Amino acid sequence: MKAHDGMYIDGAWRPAAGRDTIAVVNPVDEQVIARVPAGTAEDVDAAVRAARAALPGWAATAPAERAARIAALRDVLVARKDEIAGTVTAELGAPLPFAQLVHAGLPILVAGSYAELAASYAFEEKVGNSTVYAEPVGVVGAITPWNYPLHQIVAKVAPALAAGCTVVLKPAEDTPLTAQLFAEAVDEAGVPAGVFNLVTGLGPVAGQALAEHDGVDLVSFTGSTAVGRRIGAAAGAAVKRVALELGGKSANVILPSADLAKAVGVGVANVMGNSGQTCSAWTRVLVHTSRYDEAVALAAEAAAKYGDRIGPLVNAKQHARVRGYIEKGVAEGARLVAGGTEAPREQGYFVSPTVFADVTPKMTIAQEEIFGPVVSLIRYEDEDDALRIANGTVYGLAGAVWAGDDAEAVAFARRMDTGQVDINGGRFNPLAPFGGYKQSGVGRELGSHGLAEYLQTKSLQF
Ligand code: TXE
Repeated sequence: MKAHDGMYIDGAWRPAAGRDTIAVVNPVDEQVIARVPAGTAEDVDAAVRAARAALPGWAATAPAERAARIAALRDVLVARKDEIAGTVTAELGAPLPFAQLVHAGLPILVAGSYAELAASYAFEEKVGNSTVYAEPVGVVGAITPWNYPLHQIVAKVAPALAAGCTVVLKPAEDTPLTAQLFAEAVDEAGVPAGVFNLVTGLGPVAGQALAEHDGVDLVSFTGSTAVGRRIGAAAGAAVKRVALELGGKSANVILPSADLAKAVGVGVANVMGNSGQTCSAWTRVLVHTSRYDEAVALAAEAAAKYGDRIGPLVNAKQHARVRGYIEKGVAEGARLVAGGTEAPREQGYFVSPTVFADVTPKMTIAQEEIFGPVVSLIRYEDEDDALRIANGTVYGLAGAVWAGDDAEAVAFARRMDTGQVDINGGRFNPLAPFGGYKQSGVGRELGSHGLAEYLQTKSLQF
């Protein structure tokens, strides 16, 4: 596939400081499809300097003009939608229809929402005898994962640009081609030089250099809790702003009054989409003991229906990790009712849609993020028991509640220690804040809450 052999810095593609490259592998056939430069601290430094130099001009640009650039960026994403979907399919392995609908579709919605918010946000507000200004935090270091390659980028870059910040992006090493395509789109949209910069590279090299760079005012990170903890600690030591979107172990709570078939069917689909590589996936299904056996049968049937339509996992490491969790589930006494660790295919990092029954809350597969197409069904005795189980992990990112009516589901959802809950199915809302309670993270993405992450306030008293 086409790839740039340099970094996008200060409005142009520039040669990388070093000669090392990263191979981009198609997870379906394990073939190398491209190589991109492996950035060093020197590349990161050049990008941060460009972002610093561009900051005063962009911060002073009228919100309406910033909105116009983001709207233009959205339009480029729309025009290049098929190319985006094809690129995500090639480097992530996502089936094309899913790539078109979600991987390309979602970022377009999010970019559109920030074009509107940049124009309508109250950057200046009267509070009694004061005027409060919302000003950009400064230079943003954005570090993104591979699971939703473009969405994760847009969910950081669009609000940062709307706020008047400038950005250096270090995308995941598995999916740099989508990031390069995004840089082309930013360029085409007429965003001024230096406002957005891209450095591809390895996490512990380029990522760490960016997170620890003195010229970065805010680090926005999405990825594993282990790396997030380190980035948060370093930011704390440097007294620097940080936003962390980390792992999840979300509960899909099916109350006795719910439409069981719908709740289980939608719940299984929620996990299998993107092959389970979704931080907000409802990986624990909580079912009342009276309907548990029925739910197990429905889940096994729903998973079997997926069959070959599911894409592979992103790389060999994730493949081994997910298979390891499935083996652990069996070893700890959970019962496989669909999928499992059959012999790996000759090619590709595939794992079949997998359902475990007889999962108890303390099992490893009920506590740790698996990040694969694995659903665990847990039984509960009454609502308090369901709540204890739902809240009984270190995570709190998302979840779902199903009941006969919305009010009953809402009452339960309000008691959950989690940042986002879908009521009786829910529908994606690009304006709703997304982010974690507990160890799922710090800060919010999307909507005006996501924009506020990139702002700091100054008040003048009269
Ligand atoms: O994540 P990493 P990995 C979870 C999921 C998955 C696990 C491991 O459970 O199985 O994490 O995935 C950069 N300094 N999530 O290993 O390493 C890295 O280059 C600075 C949840 O892929 O955290 C990439 O750009 N940056 C999740 C980004 O961090 C560093 C999405 C994420 O990679 C770095 C992905 C360092 N020292 C995985 N080390 C979600 N919340 O959606 C790595 N990186």
